[in-house]
Amino acid sequence: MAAEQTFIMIKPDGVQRGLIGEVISRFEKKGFYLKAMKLQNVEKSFAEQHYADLSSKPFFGGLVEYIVSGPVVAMVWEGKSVVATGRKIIGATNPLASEPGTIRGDFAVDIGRNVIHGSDSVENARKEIALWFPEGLAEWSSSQHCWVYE
Ligand code: DAT
Ligand code: MG
Repeated sequence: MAAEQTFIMIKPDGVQRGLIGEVISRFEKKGFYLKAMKLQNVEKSFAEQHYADLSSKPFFGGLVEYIVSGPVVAMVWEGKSVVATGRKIIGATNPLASEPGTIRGDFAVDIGRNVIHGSDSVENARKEIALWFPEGLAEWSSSQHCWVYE
């Protein structure tokens, strides 16, 4: 069975605030593997597609404006239970409810500036990875794998 993968995006506020290294470091040190990464500005229509499930929400317009307001860092991370564990590393959607020690708990205040996105299910991760990385992922395996995984 292929290893689990998740889609992680550092939002424009995270990029502007110099949190790229901090976010990467937390996933890397945990024992997950970076399989793809790019810094890019996104078109409005692309942001709308990424958040299509939320299109009926009153905050949808503001959310899309925020995502297109500057470059984002799109990534794919791989590892055991990386979808659910990635959500734990990120913390609750509203940063005021995120536990200290999580990315949002440590670095964010407002829900509309919550620094980072992470897929919420394996199925949505698959869809988001296909949307953001149609070119495919890097093929590699870490020489430290046996020191992290039994
Ligand atoms: P998450 O990003 O934790 O998966 P989500 O998918 O429910 O949360 O919503 C996507 C983003 O939309 C979220 O990171 C911030 C914004 N958002 C969610 N609920 C909101 C609300 N009630 N008011 C304003 N923005 C909201
Ligand atoms: Mg979500």
